[in-house]
Amino acid sequence: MVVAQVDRDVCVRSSPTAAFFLVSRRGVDEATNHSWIALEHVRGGGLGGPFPEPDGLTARPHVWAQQAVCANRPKRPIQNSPPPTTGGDPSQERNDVVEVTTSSISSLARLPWGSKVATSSGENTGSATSAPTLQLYEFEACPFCRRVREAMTELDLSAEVYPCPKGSRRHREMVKKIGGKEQFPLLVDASTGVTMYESGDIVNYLFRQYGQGRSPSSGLLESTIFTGWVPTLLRAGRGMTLWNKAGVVPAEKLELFSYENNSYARIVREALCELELPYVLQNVGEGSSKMDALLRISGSEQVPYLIDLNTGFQSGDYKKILSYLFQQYSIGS
Ligand SMILES: N[C@@H](CCC(=O)N[C@@H](CS)C(=O)NCC(=O)O)C(=O)O
Repeated sequence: MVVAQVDRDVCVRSSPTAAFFLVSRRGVDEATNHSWIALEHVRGGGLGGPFPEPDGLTARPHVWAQQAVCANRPKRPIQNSPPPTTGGDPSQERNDVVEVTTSSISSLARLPWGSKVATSSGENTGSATSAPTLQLYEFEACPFCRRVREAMTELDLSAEVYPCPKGSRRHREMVKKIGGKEQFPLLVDASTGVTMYESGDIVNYLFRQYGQGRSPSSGLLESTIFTGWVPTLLRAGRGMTLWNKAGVVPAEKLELFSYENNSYARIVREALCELELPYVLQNVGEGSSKMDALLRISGSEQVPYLIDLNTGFQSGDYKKILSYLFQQYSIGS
């Protein structure tokens, strides 16, 4: 095997004494001509500590878990290829079975969180036509961001999402200006003036403010330690890094009907993240007050459903949505 690229990546879990990172490696297997990606879960030195140096594919004393994903792509000269997005080029044709299977297992790992509305409509649920007052700076692969999005589904909250992938050209700068540091998730609630880091604090705040007396669903806060990183690993780094041809900024935010733990919606959110496209996230979990609006707009209760007012594009087919997004929002198209 040839190791072509090592990316230092997302911190999936951290405490004052230890931190766990995802390290991705990619390359081409000379024998089979397959390109491959390996993701490793590596232990490091704690918040603010040095990042652990990957030890190479054969010597990995700290490896917790590893997943290899092989795609049957033709070999390319690696030194001439553009900087890779973690998980490979997201605009390339994908193996649907792998996509749907890994996303479905991710959803299973995160059951029961982020699938249904756990409370009756709160003050801020808003209709699908009113602008949400919540702004969430996040990235799809981040397990801490995931639990905030899960809480939003359970509270039937809509939000403006500003994806902040690694290599971000715009939104990470905004986060530094707003909160002073690059840490995700960051919530801004325009209706109360609250700006907040720390996913646990954000979830508690959202339930306090919009949960009408309910508490976060059982195990939601603790679950990040156990299964929060499963979708990140299974999805092989999707929704983590800016695509190298991203950069087109839409005049109007896109609008996505979704709920956090829907397998197909996850794949669309990953793409929006890799393209750094801001969007209005209309969470429509089971029991959502926005289900009627979705039905009116799309003729179905299925998610994902993407609307792009900039071009008039609307679709509920995740494959069509992906090919539309990577074509429409690629530099040079
Ligand atoms: N304790 C924080 C941890 C947040 C955290 O470690 N987030 C990681 C992403 S998963 C981060 O901001 N990493 C910095 C970066 O991506 O640049 C929380 O629960 O929100």
